[in-house]
Order: sequence, then structure tokens, then C-alpha cells
Amino acid sequence: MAKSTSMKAKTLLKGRALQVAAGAALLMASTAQATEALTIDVHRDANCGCCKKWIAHLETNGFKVNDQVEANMSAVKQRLGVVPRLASCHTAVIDGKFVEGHVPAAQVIELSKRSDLLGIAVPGMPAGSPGMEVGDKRQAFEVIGLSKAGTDEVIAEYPAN
Ligand SMILES: [Cu+2]
Repeated sequence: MAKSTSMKAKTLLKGRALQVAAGAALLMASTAQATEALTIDVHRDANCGCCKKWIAHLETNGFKVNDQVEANMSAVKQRLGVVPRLASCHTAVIDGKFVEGHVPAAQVIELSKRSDLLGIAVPGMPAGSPGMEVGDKRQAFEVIGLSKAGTDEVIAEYPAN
């Protein structure tokens, strides 16, 4: 009797080891996927300096940026569903969702987990946001999410306390 119990325990252990191995393989696969998902298209005007600085911020944080110079940014915003109240300078697209303005890389990464959102935005051009550094000036700003229903949600507040 004792022998069969110990056999059962061994089989369970073996099963558990297999589960752990499978879990590790899954984890590795999802890490590879996350790296791929970091490709982002950025639409901007030719002479936009702060747009280029924001692109540099993304690249520093591991993104691969497809830089696209546009003749008509308001047409691009309209096409991508950026409502006028959320508008800024450049408009990026990742996984079919828009990223409007000087959004910090952390929120761009979090956007991949939000299938309920059309996109996120930092409206205007607040000083101190990524790509809008003006000496030590730190203007408070919010990252706003636009839901598929058309409502706004505050995703993050800066400066973070
Ligand atoms: Cu700007």
C-alpha cells in the first residue's frame, strides 16, 4: 500500500515538472512576442522637432520606430480616430491603436493590454513630457485613454508622486 502511494507521488511530481517546463516555454514565447509588439509607426510633420525627440525617447525604451513624414497631419488624425479634444503634434499607431502626442513609453507598453481602448493621448504639448523637455519645467499632465464607446479615462498622471 505504501509503495503504491509513493508511486503516485512520483507520478504527480513528474507531471508537475512537465507543467513547470511548459510554463517556462510559454513565458519565453510571450517575451519574444512582446519584443515584436514594440514596433510603432509614427506620423509627423517634416519640421517637427519635438516629434523627433519623442521618437528618440521611444527608441531609448526599446521601440523600433517607423518614422513617417506626412503632408497633412489633421487628415491622419481623422483617419485614425483621434478626436480634436485629444489632439497634439505627432500621431503614432501600434497594434491598430493610436498614440497621440508626447505619451511616456510606459503607457505605450501598457496599451497592448487594453483591447477596450481605441488609443491613448497626451493632449497639447505639456512642458516636461517626453520630447518636450524645457530646462527643469514640469507641467502637470495626464495620459488619457479613449474607449471604443467614445469616453475618456485617465490612464496616468504626471509628474507621478
Ligand atoms: Cu510635440
